[in-house]
Amino acid sequence: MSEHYRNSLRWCIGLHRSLLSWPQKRPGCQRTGLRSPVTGTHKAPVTAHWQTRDHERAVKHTASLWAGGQKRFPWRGDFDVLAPCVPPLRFPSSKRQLVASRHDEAGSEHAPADQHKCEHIATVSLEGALAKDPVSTGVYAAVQDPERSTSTEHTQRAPASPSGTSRKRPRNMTPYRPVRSEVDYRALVDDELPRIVKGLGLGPTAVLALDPQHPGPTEQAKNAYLSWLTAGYHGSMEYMARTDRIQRALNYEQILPGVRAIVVTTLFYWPGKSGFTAPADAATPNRGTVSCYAWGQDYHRTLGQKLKQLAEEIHAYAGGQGRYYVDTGALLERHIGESAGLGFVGKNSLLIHPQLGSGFFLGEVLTTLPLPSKRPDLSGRGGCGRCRKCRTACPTAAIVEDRVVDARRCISYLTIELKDAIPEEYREAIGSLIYGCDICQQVCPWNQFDWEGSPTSPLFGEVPQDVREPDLLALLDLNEVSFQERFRDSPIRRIGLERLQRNVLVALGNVGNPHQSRARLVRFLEENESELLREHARWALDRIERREKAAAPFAG
Ligand code: B12
Ligand code: SF4
Ligand code: SF4
Repeated sequence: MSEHYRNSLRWCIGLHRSLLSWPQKRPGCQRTGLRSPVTGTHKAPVTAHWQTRDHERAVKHTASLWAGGQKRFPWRGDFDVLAPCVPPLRFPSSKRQLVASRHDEAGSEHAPADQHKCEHIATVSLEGALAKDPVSTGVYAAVQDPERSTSTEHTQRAPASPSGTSRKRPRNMTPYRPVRSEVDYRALVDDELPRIVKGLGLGPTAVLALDPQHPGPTEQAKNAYLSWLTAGYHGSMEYMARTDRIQRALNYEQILPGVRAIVVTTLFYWPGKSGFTAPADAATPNRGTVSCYAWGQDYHRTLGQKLKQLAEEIHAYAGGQGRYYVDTGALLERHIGESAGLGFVGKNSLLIHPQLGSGFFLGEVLTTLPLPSKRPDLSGRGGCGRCRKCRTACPTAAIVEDRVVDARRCISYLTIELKDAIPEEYREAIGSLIYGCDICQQVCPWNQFDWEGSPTSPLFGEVPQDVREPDLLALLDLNEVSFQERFRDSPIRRIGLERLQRNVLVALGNVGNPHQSRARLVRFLEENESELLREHARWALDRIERREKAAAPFAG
């Protein structure tokens, strides 16, 4: 047995003991007397997440991971070496799934802003067990390097702590106001809310009253969500599998203590069935396709500002406290939208409003006010019936079951969320798509309508061709400065230049005009140092070559 192995086993046994006695100890690594065998500098906190309820096994697994993973995970060095383990991986001695991940900036309102300073933090998260005991908190603190960290800062950020109680008020939370006793909540929901919503230019809006004993999703939704994570469908979006996020998704008290209702609202962007041109192909070469939700300003900002105002107006009127979300929080927004009565979840897993289709963003205001439910009158319409169009049309077969999308196969994930190389098996299927994918919505019968007047987006109006279908070769010419300039307000800015150009290279391989793109790709290869981009450029050249051969099999 190597010295490293013995050290780490000792460390983990100590860690386990400390967990058992954790409630008696003051949460702080100095007090635990434990020290991580990992030394050196780490760029970000790391989470090892087991989908198990068995503490002891998980701690033992941690020990062997830390010891056995020596080659990939040296005691001295940078946590980035964990990158090969980032996608879900099978731990050899166990059937349980391990997701080793870096904390991510996206998706969590708890991600510490200064996370790069948080050295030597790791968590062992035991799904299901956490609500009952402070294991996560304990480990979180225990593995901090005692020489470097302060106890309180990190333990305050521990996943198990409910938001808003011990910390500074989060940005998306309204200040607490005393509740006005004379408020008529029915009138607020029936008269005041529609007035505010209309003023803000928001779409259909509903109110979901929560059960104060169980402010969370239904059992069915909860199970669907946990199975989705267990299957690893979240891919490299590790923040989704973080225990603190799961806890918040399953118990809204963790997001806003005292929460009693959710106001769910919509913002429509769908340009209508005539708002699209056919995806670029060999006949319209060198043009990429951008999903219509990204044809204008980033919705996190647009809808975020409207939600802020909505939350402020409601609580200025009645008192109490609210917290708003669009997209980035832990909430299962579609499930909440469906429960609130805004529509039904289709086989493509999107929330569909029976009159207005699925082309909208969802936003929520959680409130401590005991608002009564208010469901829009949709006359009981909705449902997919025997239709399967989305499932048949999906180029990567990402809709693996009705209402279940394997994100790892979804083009939206591959072009937006995935940071590494796009797996080769999906590259051809991606076609000209360079940011997101609308296909399972374009084919849906519920989206086959045009807005009154012209086929324009109700949110973005008339959209220039270069925004909808940008010239791919021009995108290859961008540098950091011109990228920032061009996509300053767009959600595309989020993925950065390298990821965008990676997508552009795949699209060029699929739809680029051979004569125009070949020389540019060769030059790109000569000039570019990023191995990620160079590999995609080589693939694009090869694909162009194969396309040409297929088009003229007897030439040359
Ligand atoms: C992660 C994520 C993705 C991932 C994974 C998508 C997925 N289908 O899970 C990727 C990157 C692939 C993605 C793509 C897109 N996304 Co997205 N995404 C999210 C995010 C952040 C979380 C979704 C999530 O938790 N998924 C996990 C699954 C398990 O949860 P869920 O599907 O939401 O919840 C379901 C279960 O509870 C289930 N359920 C309940 N009971 C039962 C019972 C049974 C038997 C079953 C099987 C299921 C089931 O139904 C719920 C609804 O589907 C949400 C925002 C949010 N916080 O909710 C936006 C969100 C879902 N995305 C949105 C959009 C617009 C898109 C895209 C259209 C963008 C684009 N054009 O490229 C595509 C659509 C792809 C698709 N067909 O889903 C919108 C959807 C709006 C709407 N009308 O539904 C959201 C709500 C963002 C927003 N605030 O507007 N997205
Ligand atoms: S967004 Fe595209 S890739 Fe994803 S499920 Fe829909 S059709 Fe498939
Ligand atoms: S395309 Fe058909 S099956 Fe898919 S969501 Fe729309 S109605 Fe349902």
